[in-house]
Amino acid sequence: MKIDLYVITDEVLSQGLPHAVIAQRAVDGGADVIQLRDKHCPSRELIRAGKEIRTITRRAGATFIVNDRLDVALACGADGVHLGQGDMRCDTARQLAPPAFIIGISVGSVEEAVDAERNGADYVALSPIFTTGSKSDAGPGHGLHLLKKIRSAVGIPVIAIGGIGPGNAGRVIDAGADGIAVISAVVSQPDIIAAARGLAGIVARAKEERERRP
Ligand code: TZP
Ligand code: MG
Repeated sequence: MKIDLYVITDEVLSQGLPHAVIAQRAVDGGADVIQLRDKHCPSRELIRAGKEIRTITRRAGATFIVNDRLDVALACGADGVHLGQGDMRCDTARQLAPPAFIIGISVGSVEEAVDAERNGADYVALSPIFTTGSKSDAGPGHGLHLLKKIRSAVGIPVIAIGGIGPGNAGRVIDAGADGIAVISAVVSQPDIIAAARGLAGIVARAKEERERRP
């Protein structure tokens, strides 16, 4: 699963663009993963948006993840679900999910990352790596040092989320991340396709440089 650029939809931060439009533009710009995230949308509407994103991501060869809601993820045929520390436990979700279903877990410490891996997570997301205004309860950024520690503590992919944009994405990859997850750096930009393309390029180049390093 390619996870370089992971774009999270947000109809508020996009100033009203529907989830499916955001998803289409993000994959057109080269996003590898789309996460449908909406804390307020009624289930029925969320599933409707999810089905549209399923079609868009399948056509583009991108991975489709639903935030928080395993039921919605299963109902719209998503590839996986992303769970926070207060959501359904990873091992419980694993028991309910079909084979090869992707489960991602938000973590804020080495202990949570190790625990997520032990409980069957497919990837962890260090959240937030930098302070962000896009999630009111995200708390202060954990920084690159914790990312490095988590990277060496687990074997599964590690992504970073929170406050990432063109100015710091390269440093996040340098520090060992397998990918970056973003909202505002793509979703709030006037040209979503160009913003995604720019970030995807930064991640790809930073990975090439990292691999060339002795
Ligand atoms: N989880 C942790 S930080 C965050 C989420 C959903 C918001 C990320 O948004 P941005 O605009 O990329 O900082
Ligand atoms: Mg959650």
